[in-house]
Amino acid sequence: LRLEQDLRKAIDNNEIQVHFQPKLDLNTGKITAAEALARWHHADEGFISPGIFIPLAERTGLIETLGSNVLEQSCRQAASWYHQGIQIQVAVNIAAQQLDSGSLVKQVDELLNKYELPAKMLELELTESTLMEDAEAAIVEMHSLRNRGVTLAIDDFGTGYSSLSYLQRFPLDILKIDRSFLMTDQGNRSQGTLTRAIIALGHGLNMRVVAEGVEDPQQLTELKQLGCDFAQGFVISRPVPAEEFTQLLDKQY
Ligand code: G
Ligand code: G
Ligand code: MN
Ligand code: NA
Repeated sequence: LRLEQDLRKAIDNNEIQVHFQPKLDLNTGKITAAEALARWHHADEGFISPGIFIPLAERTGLIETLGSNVLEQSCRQAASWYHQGIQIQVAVNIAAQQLDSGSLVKQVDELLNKYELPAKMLELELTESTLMEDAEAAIVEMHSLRNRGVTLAIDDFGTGYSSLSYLQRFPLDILKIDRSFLMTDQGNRSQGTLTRAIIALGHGLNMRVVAEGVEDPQQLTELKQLGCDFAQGFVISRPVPAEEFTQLLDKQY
């Protein structure tokens, strides 16, 4: 209960920070996008993992406020980059309750307006389980967002269960292969078979495919050979504050 109260205060006091993890375009070798990830540094407890406070926020209803806060910080940063001539598409994780709230589209409209951010610079990541919770309602919201030019991704693909017929009906631009598919199986790479199949599935449905959790250079080479479009993971960079992200770009260009 104390942690819940602290989280509420942290949100109100803008103590939830957003870090950015680069996504590498495997065709050009350039960083073209970033995933926004919430970070909480608790005054007494130190760093608290989003693996703890995101589920807490979901259980207590705080996720709507937290989610709006993260969405706003992300749009502000994306716009700041964009108006400096740095085109980084920023991807924000959206929880089921945000998609259900009925106000996500309005919120997105207001933020794009407020920060003069073109819709194409914003991507929303929706997990398989979020989409399957109320698939028909999700499809309606997704069409509204996509009509505005927002990019939509299915996150953690392969871990939940979305029926393949739904996968075809969701208006999606990007498929993110869950990182569990990239892990090496006792040193051998039999998981490569699944990765290859998921890439083919994504491309067959006109999606671009992102591999996440890429930790070594060998995996990067293999993913490129398999025709995967983007890679994200510690081998490129951990999630970092915006200023540090900008420095990663400076090194690159
Ligand atoms: O950032 P990783 O560093 O540890 O994140 C752990 C989990 O928390 C991931 O599943 C990630 O998608 C989720 N997460 C991180 N930030 C956010 C956020 O702003 N909103 C939602 N809904 N999930 C987030
Ligand atoms: O569930 P989602 O994909 O949104 O969560 C992203 C999570 O993956 C974050 O917790 C982020 O810190 C973590 N992550 C990013 N890159 C890597 C990686 O290369 N290896 C591992 N183990 N985790 C990663
Ligand atoms: Mn994600
Ligand atoms: Na993911």
